[in-house]
Amino acid sequence: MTERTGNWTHYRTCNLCEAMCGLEIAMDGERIVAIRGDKADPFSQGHICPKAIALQDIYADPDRLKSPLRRTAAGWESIGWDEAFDEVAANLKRIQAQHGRNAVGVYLGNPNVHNLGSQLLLSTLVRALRTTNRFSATSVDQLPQQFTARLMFGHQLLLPIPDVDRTDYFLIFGANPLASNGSLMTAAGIERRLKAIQRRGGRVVVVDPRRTESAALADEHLFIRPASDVLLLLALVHTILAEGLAHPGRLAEFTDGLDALWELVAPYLPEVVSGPTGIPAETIGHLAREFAAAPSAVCYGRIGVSTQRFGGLCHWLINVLNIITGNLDRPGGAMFTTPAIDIVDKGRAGKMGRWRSRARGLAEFAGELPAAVLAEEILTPGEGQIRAMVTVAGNPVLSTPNGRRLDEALASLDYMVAIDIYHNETTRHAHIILPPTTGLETEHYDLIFHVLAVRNSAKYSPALFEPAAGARHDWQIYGTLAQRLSNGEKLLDPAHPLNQMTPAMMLDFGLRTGPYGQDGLSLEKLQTEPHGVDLGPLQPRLPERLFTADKRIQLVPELMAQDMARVQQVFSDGTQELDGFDLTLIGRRQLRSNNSWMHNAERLVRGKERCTLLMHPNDAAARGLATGQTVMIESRVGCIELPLELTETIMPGVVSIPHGWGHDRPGVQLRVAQRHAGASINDLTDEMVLDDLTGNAAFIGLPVRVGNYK
Ligand SMILES: Nc1nc2c(c(=O)[nH]1)N[C@H]1C(S)=C(S)[C@@H](COP(=O)(O)OP(=O)(O)OC[C@H]3O[C@@H](n4cnc5c(=O)[nH]c(N)nc54)[C@H](O)[C@@H]3O)O[C@H]1N2
Ligand SMILES: Nc1nc2c(c(=O)[nH]1)N[C@H]1C(S)=C(S)[C@@H](COP(=O)(O)OP(=O)(O)OC[C@H]3O[C@@H](n4cnc5c(=O)[nH]c(N)nc54)[C@H](O)[C@@H]3O)O[C@H]1N2
Ligand code: SF4
Ligand SMILES: [Mo]
Repeated sequence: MTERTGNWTHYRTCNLCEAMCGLEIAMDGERIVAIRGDKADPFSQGHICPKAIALQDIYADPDRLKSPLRRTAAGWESIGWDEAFDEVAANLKRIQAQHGRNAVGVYLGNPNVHNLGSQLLLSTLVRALRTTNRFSATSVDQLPQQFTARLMFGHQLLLPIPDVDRTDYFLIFGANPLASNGSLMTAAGIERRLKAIQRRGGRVVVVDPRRTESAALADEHLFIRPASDVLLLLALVHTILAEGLAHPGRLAEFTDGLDALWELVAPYLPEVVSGPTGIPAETIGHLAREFAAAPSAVCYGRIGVSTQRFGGLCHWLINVLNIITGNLDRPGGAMFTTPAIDIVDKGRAGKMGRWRSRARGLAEFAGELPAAVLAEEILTPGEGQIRAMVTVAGNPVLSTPNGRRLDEALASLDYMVAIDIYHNETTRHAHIILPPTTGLETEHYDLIFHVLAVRNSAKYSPALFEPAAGARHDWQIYGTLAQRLSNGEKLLDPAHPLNQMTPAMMLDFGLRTGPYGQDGLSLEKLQTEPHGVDLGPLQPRLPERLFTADKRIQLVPELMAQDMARVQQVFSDGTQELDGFDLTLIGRRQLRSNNSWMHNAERLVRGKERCTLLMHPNDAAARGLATGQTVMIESRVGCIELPLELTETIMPGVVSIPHGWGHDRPGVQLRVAQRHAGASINDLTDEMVLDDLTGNAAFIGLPVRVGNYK
């Protein structure tokens, strides 16, 4: 790029969350003057949130790493790329030669799905590591949704997306799109879209233990006891079947298992689940009837139902509700996208159970083990023990259950390398940190989020800034490291034509060979459309789109039916209270926060302290606690301190802490975040409590006690 002068405008998509907001960045020469929503972006229509403005802070952040760092006895030192690659490869090879290939583990974090280079080329590095000890943020997030999609529709990425723009009835379980901006539902400007449902006479209903921003906007909000959603969903399906309200329509032609359903849900009358869910039986009956009667309706669930003990069953029942009411694959229901680059078709359907974790024996899914076993795989001695780690864009110390134990585990490793832009709670344990370019320095195309969006669309964003001299893109880091690890094997030969393809070349190929390629969609075409192109509303895709061998939906997969025994067992056990842990902990997301890594932007953390414990005033009164005071929160695994914030928007008996905080650990080099450290909810969460069906972490519903800080 040549030096640019005068006023000009750069258009791109924000890559921070899943919403795909178009940005209009006003420039003066090489300086950013303002970041605004791009009104001409047909998908986002001008919406942005405060995080987009902070993209410039990340770009300019003096704490952001720009060159490889090596940890020495005397502190961290900057080193050259070649030296760094040599040292990393030599150490990983040494450990694998001594202890076997599984002695190296790898953890992939969330920003990888927001990054084109990672989406296209991170697998090269993962393959070159040749380890079965692979972990990612998937198993602390949406694994139950992928697992369910695999069993019911034949492919882990064939996720039904709520057709919010056409629905008459939107039933939301455990999601707060007004704070999160939508997830597995890419829908920039979700508030406008929800209000539009109401304006056209439809209804929005939210099920959540807290009256969130989204619940406040809804027509109806049902408080539910944490982690009891599976019961409510069972009772909804029960009522619809019992009252003869099921009308799957054309879906019946290619759905197996409609007859097997009744037997499973028969015991779950609204009266039976009313106690444990805290929702009156009449309300459940009325909700079921309303949902079944709506001209179109869609049930959708996210983190609040994914990260609990019955995450798999909850997402299964959500799909079941949509299917038996005929709302799958029809406008206004839950639909499948037609992405311009079809990574579903090209991607892996999702095998499972090919290997198990060494210590606890948990099964892999799609090549990955549950993140909840990572610490024990490092700490348990013996054959197959993890002795070295590679982390890529992940901060598992703050984001996985019992993060303190993982913190200790990482400190005990023989070797660790982190590909990351910050020196944080996780990467401080690395021997070498390799920092890639990020955000405004990268070109962008949302390979994943176009697959999850409420309208079909495509948009390419060029890089705004040239990388600093000597900086590397992450895909370049993966390529070089893979080559050094590969001992010159064919596929990784740098002269091999496949290995000379840049992300842009791959993108162009994907667009030309995708469903709109014949109509002329290509990278060149997208380069002439800086606001992106609209490819229309979602279309019915079934049964052709199914990836099951017989092209039929499995309404009652065997594994789901088996897991129902666990529901019976858990809820007949009755009391949740143990050892005086008399409150139930849930999480929350905040608009100005993005998991663990954006607290170093002053504009996002200034003002009132946000890492607080929310509690109902009655619970505080019973414990003699007052708003603003520091309290101690204890669970089976740990104890943290936080300021107390009282609110009637949370159910009595329930307390809430946002995740991603706790920046006061020694060695962290995030100057702003350290001044707003907060404490980590995952110092309390329990790595032994999982959704046993899928292996996903069950953060929600943790028994805790809260007392005066002494
Ligand atoms: N208790 C509780 N825990 C949770 C959740 C919860 O709701 N409650 N939510 C879970 C969910 S949904 C998720 S997705 C996980 C997230 O878990 P993680 O992915 O492990 O954590 P992040 O906070 O996203 O950390 C991202 C890391 O990537 C780095 N990074 C940022 N941009 C780039 C880049 O461009 N390149 C590279 N190489 N690195 C980059 C950051 O510095 C940071 O170290 O947390 C989970 N943990
Ligand atoms: N601002 C911001 N946006 C983000 C992120 C962020 O950290 N900050 N993270 C991004 C990521 S990685 C993800 S995965 C998405 C997640 O997107 P969402 O799932 O929309 O995120 P949350 O706000 O965590 O919503 C979960 C809701 O579940 C509720 N809940 C808790 N327990 C239960 C329960 O037992 N039952 C029910 N029914 N509800 C319950 C919580 O009160 C909360 O309102 O957000 C993404 N967007
Ligand atoms: S909602 Fe998400 S995509 Fe949109 S501006 Fe905010 S962080 Fe970026
Ligand atoms: Mo996530």
